[in-house]
Amino acid sequence: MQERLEEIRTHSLESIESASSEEDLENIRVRVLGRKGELTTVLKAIGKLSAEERPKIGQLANKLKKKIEASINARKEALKGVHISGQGPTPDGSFKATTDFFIPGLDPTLPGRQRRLGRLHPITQVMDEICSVFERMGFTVAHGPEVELDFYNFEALNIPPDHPARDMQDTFYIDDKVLLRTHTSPVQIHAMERHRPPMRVIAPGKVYRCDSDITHTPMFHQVEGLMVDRDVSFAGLKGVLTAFVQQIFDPDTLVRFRPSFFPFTEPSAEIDIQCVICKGKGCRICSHTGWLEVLGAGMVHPEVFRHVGYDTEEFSGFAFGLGVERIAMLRFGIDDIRLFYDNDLRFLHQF
Ligand code: 2NL
Repeated sequence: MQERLEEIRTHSLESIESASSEEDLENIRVRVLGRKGELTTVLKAIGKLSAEERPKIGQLANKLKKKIEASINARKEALKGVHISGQGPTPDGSFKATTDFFIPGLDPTLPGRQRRLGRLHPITQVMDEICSVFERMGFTVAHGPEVELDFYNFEALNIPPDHPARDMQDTFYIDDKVLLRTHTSPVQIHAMERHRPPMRVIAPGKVYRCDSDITHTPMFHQVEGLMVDRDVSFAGLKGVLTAFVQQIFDPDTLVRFRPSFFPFTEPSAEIDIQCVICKGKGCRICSHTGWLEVLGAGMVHPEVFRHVGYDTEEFSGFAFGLGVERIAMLRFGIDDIRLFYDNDLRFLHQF
């Protein structure tokens, strides 16, 4: 009979603990403690035991009955809510006051909600990585304002007043002299005004253009670089950009320099890499050319040096610029730039 009591104890307490409603608890009570309940049946049979066994089993059975009743009541309370008492923080930050409060509907046995850790935005990650490649080659990161004067954004860069980039259509003007920078070149103009060569600077940051479709957002990120010294050559530019591309993409990525034009460099080039998707065979991403444009660059135009008072006989320099979103899209195989700015955590958490 003692074994039977042990059995009743184990399964009753287990089912009370896992009961999820008052109705469950009532069913358990009837099954165990009801008129024909499991424990009631044992209690009724005690009379038939020997005088020697009767008090021992009787005591055990009564104790179990009290225990089960108490467990049912405790579980009923827990399902309603919970009393919390203990030491709480006082307004001055010390832990003195004793609190005792009831929180309805709170089940403290439930596991806590998992907090998802935040992370850097994929564009920030790629921009940081680009900067660290150039920092390892001796460049120093420089920052500047996103609201700029026309002089720093256009005039000092030899962009003439009638250039299409200056159009209201392409540039966000604040008034006729103040605008949102359309590239990070003004940061380098400021750097040249403040420092004499030799210099190597890298300028990452947000830039703004009136443009919006699957490959353009009105705000995007750029990294520009500038190196000025005696005897800085186009060969040096090719070396730096090839090293850069091979650290950001595959180490054996092929690089190609095509002649191009920018008002602020002469000569100018656009730099392509072998398509990262098809490895040069031709696909939708590279428009079946086998090549992807990733950078613009060139030798700094003497007119730019004149605006910052550098001696064009003594010094030469190269400069380059790239769009961070484009690099990130190629690196991660993303075909719509707007995904970066929808703030959908299901997308952002993949990086
Ligand atoms: C591109 C092209 C380029 C530069 C940016 C630069 C800056 C100074 C002087 C001369 Cl201060 N040049 N920057 C030069 C060539 C190209 O960017 O395709 N960007 C996304």
